[in-house]
Amino acid sequence: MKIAILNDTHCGIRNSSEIFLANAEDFYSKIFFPECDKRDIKQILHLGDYYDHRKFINFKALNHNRRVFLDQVRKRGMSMDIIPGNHDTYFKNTNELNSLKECLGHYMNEVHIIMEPTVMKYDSLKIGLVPWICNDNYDQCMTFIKECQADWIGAHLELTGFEMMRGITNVHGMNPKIFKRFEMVLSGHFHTSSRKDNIWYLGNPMEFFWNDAHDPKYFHILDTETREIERIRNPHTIFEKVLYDDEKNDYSTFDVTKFNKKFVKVIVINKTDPFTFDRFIDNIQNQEIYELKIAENFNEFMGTNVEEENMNFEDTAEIVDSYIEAVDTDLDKNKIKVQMRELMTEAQATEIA
Ligand SMILES: [Mn+2]
Repeated sequence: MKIAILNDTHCGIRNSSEIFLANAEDFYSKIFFPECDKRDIKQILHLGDYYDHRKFINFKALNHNRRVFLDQVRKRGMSMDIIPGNHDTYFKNTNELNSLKECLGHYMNEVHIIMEPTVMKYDSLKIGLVPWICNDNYDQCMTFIKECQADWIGAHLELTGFEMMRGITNVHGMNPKIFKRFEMVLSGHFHTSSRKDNIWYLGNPMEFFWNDAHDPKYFHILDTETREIERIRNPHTIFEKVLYDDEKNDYSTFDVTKFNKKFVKVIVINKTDPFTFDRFIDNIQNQEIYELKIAENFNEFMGTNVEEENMNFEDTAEIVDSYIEAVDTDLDKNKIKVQMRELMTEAQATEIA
């Protein structure tokens, strides 16, 4: 059989902004369901973070998700096995109270919520599904990981040594070695896809934040007979970065229509002719863009103890990282960087009404 694998779909992300609802609809209606139809796929496996916000959901997002996803699952006679991710649970120490149980209740025939570590048999392939690991279920999950009779694992893991977002490696979390007896481990949680040994972070299937820009997004189809996984690219993107350098490029012929319905960031490398630059920016603004950010050189704002040669001005996160690098402290700089990223991600989430 073939199984469509989803993870980190974060229904209601960015304050349930229309832009992100529409982007999710593009993915489900133009990519996900057509590919499932083509292959006559009836089973979905969701590896957590179905909803975005741990504590509440907006009715518009709920209604939208029912229309573009759940009703589509029902209409096709499909069913979905799902584990809670960290964004699906109200409390940090237990998964007991969670949005999946509260919100997916009307789809009892279609949606099977897996609250305890469980071995699922998909034809000849046994996949051990592990919900988000928290204090409450820690011992149970560890015993399961040690003893379960499964070939593969499907989970929502925070493992050390894997990229949380492109270029930023997680330094906390579990040691991936505890999974070494499994042929393959598929995980949600980190939104950039990466693979090392038997561990495969699948990455989110759509773009949510600037750190998703130009990072290809996929959903996955598992063939339980061949045990192969096919990646299906989601071509619908909403973030576009452009490096502006008028010494290298001719902007009079630049096709700005690709910025239509996008968040656009222009990173200025070289601006020798201000007129060309202004015309380029005007042309972008004449498109139906969601937002335009221009990042120029901020030399004058540099602290005196910061080494300017090593600075990278591409985005705020990198500027903050550079500062942290330059600060004289015995504290763990990677830990500070990760916390700053978390704070910025949180702040970004409240940016769009
Ligand atoms: Mn997630």
